[in-house]
Amino acid sequence: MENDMVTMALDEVDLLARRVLTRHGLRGDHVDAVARTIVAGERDGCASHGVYRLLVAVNTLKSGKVDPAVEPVITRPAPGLVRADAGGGFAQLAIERALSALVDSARTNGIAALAVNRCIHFAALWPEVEMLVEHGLVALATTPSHAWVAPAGGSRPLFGTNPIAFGWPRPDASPFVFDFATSAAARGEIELHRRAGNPIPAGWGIDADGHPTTDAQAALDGAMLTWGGYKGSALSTMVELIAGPLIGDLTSAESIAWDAGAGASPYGGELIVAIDPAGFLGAAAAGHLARAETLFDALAAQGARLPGARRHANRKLSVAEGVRVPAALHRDIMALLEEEDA
Ligand code: NDP
Ligand code: PYC
Repeated sequence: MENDMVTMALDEVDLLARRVLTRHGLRGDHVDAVARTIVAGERDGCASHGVYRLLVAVNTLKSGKVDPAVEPVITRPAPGLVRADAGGGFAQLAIERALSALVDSARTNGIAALAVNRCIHFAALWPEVEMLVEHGLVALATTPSHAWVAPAGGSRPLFGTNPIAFGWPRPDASPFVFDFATSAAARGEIELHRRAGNPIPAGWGIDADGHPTTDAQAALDGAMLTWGGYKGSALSTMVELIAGPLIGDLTSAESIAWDAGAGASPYGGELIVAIDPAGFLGAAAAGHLARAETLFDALAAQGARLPGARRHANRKLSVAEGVRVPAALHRDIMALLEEEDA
């Protein structure tokens, strides 16, 4: 039955991810890095960026648009800047390889930025933000994608789904981390609705004639909408600028032109900023971070929840009980292992 679920332990998910990626040509440390991000997505209950991404990554590998074995090159163009040239490979390995230089640089300078260039990006951004927060740093990450989203007031795709992730370290609690698209929904979310045969909520997309639609395929073929109208549109423009031209990389319109109908994941850059609270505050940092806890407590006191809380709760559950994957998706992933021309 299509509504059936398959339960998998996390190490089974990890093994499956590695087998699928290897079978389809991914090589070297890329396999670990890409599998890690896919397992983390599934573990934390992010269905649009969990094992579903195996279908997406394999599609990209088949398209020939990603270099499956390239070694990222890490340089430090200035004291507060790190560059990771992914060389046309998936973003994950480049990010992992550049992270310690970014942390060092943030500690030395108070603030540092990492430009990840020439990367294929199919993933959520909170893994890199969390890695920085674990070092006691405040972190921000963003990336354009493919031109799928119409600007507020327009009706044709121009922006990517352009996620923004932010993380704040908390001494005795899970970090405050949010990570969402500047479109009303991530494209992956609409793809999952299409797979399940479900309508999408009003406000997520318009059809190719510019009319509002709740049909997932029509929105994918037409244009997605920004979250929060002109506000999301402005934020999305900012993402295009600071993770595109500012770091010498592609806008979402340039990325989809580069794709030329191949159907691969977006190609371009990611900007990651890390700030050391001790940079401004020195020994007073701990006292000021404690004031942040007052803010979080006041938020919780109203019954509101912190972003990241659901993921962390899911993480505990997934470690203990495994994850539940839709049977149809599991079947499609298993079929990737059987493909003869892989
Ligand atoms: P959502 O709209 O699901 O929003 C997710 C964020 O909002 C999470 O931080 C979540 O915390 C928080 N949140 C959700 N509900 C609440 C609530 N009621 N109270 C407080 N916080 C809440 O995300 P999207 O669908 O827009 O994006 C999903 C993922 O897709 C992201 O990880 C993003 O990076 C990725 N993406 C990647 C792209 C790329 O180009 N690489 C493009 C677009 C998206 P929690 O997790 O705890 O629920
Ligand atoms: O879900 O919008 C999305 C997305 C784009 C690239 C990776 N995820």
